[in-house]
Amino acid sequence: MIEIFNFFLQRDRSECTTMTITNGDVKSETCNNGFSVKKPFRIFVGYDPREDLAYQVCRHSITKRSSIPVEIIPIVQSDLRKKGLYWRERGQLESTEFSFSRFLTPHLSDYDGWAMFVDCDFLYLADIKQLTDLIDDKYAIMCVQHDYAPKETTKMDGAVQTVYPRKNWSSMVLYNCGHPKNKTLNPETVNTQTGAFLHRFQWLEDEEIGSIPFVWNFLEGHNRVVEKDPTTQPKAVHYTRGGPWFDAWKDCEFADLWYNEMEDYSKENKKEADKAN
Ligand SMILES: [Mn+2]
Repeated sequence: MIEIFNFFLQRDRSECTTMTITNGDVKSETCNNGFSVKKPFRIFVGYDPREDLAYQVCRHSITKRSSIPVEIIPIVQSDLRKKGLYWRERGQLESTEFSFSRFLTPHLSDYDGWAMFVDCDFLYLADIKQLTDLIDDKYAIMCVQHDYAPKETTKMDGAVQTVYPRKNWSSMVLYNCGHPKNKTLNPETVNTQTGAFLHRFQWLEDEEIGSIPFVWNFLEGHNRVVEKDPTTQPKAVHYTRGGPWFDAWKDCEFADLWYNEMEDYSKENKKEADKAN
C-alpha cells in the first residue's frame, strides 16, 4: 500500500513544480500551464517521511469536505534544503522534520494573502470554508490558543515531549502573509532563531494574534467533547501524542474516524489508479 502512496507522491512531484494538489475544477497558478484563474486557499501541511500516510489522510480529509478551492502544499524539508531555503541543523528536541520549516509559510506564499500551516497529524471533519470565514485582516496570525501542559514525557515513536508556553499553538496557524510583521519570518530568521522565538510567536505583540475556537485544533487525549454541547464537537482532531498510523496509538481516541478516512482515501486512490491504467 505504501508503494501506491509513494507513486502518487512522485507523480504529483513531476507534474507540478511545487507539488501541489488541488480539488474541484479550479487549478492553481503553478499547475495551470501559464494562465491564472481564481487563487485557491493555500494550505501548507508539515510533511515527515515517517508519517507519509498521516499526510495523505489529512490532505484527503481537507479536500473531500472543502466547498472552496484549496491548494495543498506539503512542507518537505529535503526539498527546502535543495532550494536553499532551509539549512539549520536538526536539534534533538525536534520531534518532526517540520518543527522549524513550518515558519517559512509566509515566505513560501510570497508574503501575499492568507495561508494556513497545519501538522500532518490532523484529521478534518468539517468544511475548511468555515475556518476561512473566521479570518480577520486585523491580525497577523490566528490560531487556537491552548492552555496546555501535556502529561506524557514522550510522544509518537519515543521523541521527547517538551513543555513550553503556547504549547501547540504553532501546530495550526492561519498566516496573514501580507502583514508587515510577518516579513520577519524570512529564511534567515527561520534558520537561525530559537525555538522559543518562533513557537511562541515572539515577533508579534499579543493583540496581533487572533483566536480560533479550540474545536479546530482538538487535542486528542486532552480536549473533551461535552455531551449535548455542539460547540465542543471537533472540526479537526489533532493526534498530537501520535495517531493510529503508529502501532502504539492504534486504539487512541477518535482512531475509528481516522481509519474510516484512511479507507476512503485508499478507495479513492485505487479509483484514480484504475482510471490511469
Ligand atoms: Mn502535531
